[in-house]
Amino acid sequence: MKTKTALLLSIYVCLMVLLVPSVSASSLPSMQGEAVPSGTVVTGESYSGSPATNAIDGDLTTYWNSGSSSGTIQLNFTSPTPISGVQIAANAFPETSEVYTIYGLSNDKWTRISPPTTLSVKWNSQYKPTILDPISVTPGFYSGIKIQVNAAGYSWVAISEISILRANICSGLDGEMPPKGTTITGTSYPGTEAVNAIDCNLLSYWNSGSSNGMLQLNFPSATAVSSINIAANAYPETDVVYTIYGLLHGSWNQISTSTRYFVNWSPQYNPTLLTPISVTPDYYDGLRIQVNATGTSWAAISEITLSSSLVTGLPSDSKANIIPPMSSNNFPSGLVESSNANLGDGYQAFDRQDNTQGWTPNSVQNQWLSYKFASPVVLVKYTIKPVNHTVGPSRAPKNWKFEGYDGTKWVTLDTRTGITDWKATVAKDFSFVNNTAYDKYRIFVNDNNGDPQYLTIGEMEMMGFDLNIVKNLVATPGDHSITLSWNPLNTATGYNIYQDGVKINQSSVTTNTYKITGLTNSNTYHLGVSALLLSGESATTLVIGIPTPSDFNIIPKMSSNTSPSGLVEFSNAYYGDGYQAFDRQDNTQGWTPNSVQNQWLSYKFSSPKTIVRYTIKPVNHVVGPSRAPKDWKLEGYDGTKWVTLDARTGIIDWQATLAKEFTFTNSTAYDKYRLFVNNNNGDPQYLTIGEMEMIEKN
Ligand SMILES: [Ca+2]
Ligand SMILES: [Ca+2]
Ligand SMILES: [Ca+2]
Ligand SMILES: [Ca+2]
Repeated sequence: MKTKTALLLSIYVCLMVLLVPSVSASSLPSMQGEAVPSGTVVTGESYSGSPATNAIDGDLTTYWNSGSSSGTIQLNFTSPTPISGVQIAANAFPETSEVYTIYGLSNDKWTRISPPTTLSVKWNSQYKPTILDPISVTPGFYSGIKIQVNAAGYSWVAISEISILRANICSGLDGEMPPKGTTITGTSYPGTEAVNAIDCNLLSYWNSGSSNGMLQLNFPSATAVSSINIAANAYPETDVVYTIYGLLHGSWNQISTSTRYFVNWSPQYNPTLLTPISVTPDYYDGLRIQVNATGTSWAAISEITLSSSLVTGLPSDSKANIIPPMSSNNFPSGLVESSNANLGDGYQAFDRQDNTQGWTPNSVQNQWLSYKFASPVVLVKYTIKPVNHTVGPSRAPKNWKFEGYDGTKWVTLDTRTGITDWKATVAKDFSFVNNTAYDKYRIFVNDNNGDPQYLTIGEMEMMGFDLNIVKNLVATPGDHSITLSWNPLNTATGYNIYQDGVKINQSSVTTNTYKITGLTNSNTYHLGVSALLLSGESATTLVIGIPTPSDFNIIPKMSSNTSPSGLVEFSNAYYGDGYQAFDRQDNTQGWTPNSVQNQWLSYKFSSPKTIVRYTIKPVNHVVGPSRAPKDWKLEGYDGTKWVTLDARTGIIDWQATLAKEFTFTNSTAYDKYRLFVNNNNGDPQYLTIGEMEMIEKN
């Protein structure tokens, strides 16, 4: 098998060298990304004569070949580079499906930044590589990327060219910058204008000129937002309350809780990076950020970025055409418009008929055809098909732009030049990266393929999704399982479930919950749910799930006595704050009160829990065991008094960082539990609890 492949491949290499016309190294018109930064070092095990450097030489006709049906190619950049996606031109003989997984290098650590993505790599008789759909990655600054490829068949892994899609992000702050064209306003102190809050410079800032202020952002088109990242400063340092409002269908509504943060002052103007503020996930036309500082500090924001969990991880090849079969320019829905229609009306490019008719304007140059959806949609792909006639290919477009209308002007989303080799009634696919919803899209054709009289588009499809997406998707962990639940969508006929980008349901899911079993505990899974609509499949809403036995500590990893949730209280803390018994750190610190007798530590959950088990662990120090508790009670608070649930005496033989577990019988849910320690294990100075866990009844 291998020998045969090698032989076929060497024939293929010869054919490529002999037959493929050379392509200019500087331009790769068919790829959307940009070339990798200059100075990039590329490495990867390769077959003789097809080194890794061929994958970044700007030439679609040269390629890297791993020499087997799997391979990894690694790019190291000269400096951290903002990346949101990777587009690959690949070839395979024979054609096969290949799984691509992308890893990113950040802070000297490689992590997976894309789900394993299955793409089909074609064999082309003109020896051209397949330009694959772009693979989205977690937007970030990466010092390098690794692309791991596994071919399903016995084809060798070969990459002709790699291009990268730049992320719209700022160093030091998570999330993406507001979209290009966003306007920002807000009363400001001279020299510290509102625009400073979206200039991608963490040291420049907007200052309202008083302790209260508001910034308003207006987006060029509906923009997906699920949380807001703010870099702020305050002088003097103080508590600041932030409240977010969103503009939806013309009205402003509060979309976050009012959140209080302590904001520092830095003489170098280094801002405080706030924990992201969650908002109701949706597509907003604008945002208002209300800032209320305490005391004499002025309201100031250094930078704002947006995060969205809404539009990522589109499963490839799952998107249907979302334009219905049109029988006139406005029936059954939407509106078809065109520069003009001489021989065939505009809707005939959307009637799903492969006949000799299509949209045909009266000129072969600078003509446009648009479709307006009933509500905004996010398109990521379109197809074009020549009519069923021998002149179809010469009348098909050659150079064009695909555009979205933002309400004021047309925004170019995709540009194609020199597209030839059309065949009658055979569609070509064009994918592009877009996270923005527009209600109107158009193709603006600059030129056709040579027919002197007519430009004709037989059929055109638009793929993407309308905003009928699954909302409030929650992943509840279980033992070797995850249960997904979401809000029912009344426009959906069913749902599809995705695990790491692969559909896992056999038939359409008709309830709004789904249990995935057979998973590995503690592994991270990227899970998604899409809605099946009359117009096709919606975008996939994603969530991360980590299967965990129900038998686990339900106190979150605490970073303060109140964060991320609940409340830690204690009789007192001499050194080592109360939360340090719940911070999941096995260091020398823990909760340490100022006496070895009659001290207590409590944790209050946000809702009542039925605890039946707890663990206690000494700190990571030789004195840990002697400072550990010896006699104690575990109590639950019933709203009036403490109820003893478990009492222990004479518990000795502790070892540093080794937990002891205690089980008791309880069927009452309390929201607050405490450990009341009567005595320690002999250390004359300190009682210390390194870590404590609480486990619920199954
Ligand atoms: Ca190349
Ligand atoms: Ca700034
Ligand atoms: Ca047609
Ligand atoms: Ca600790």
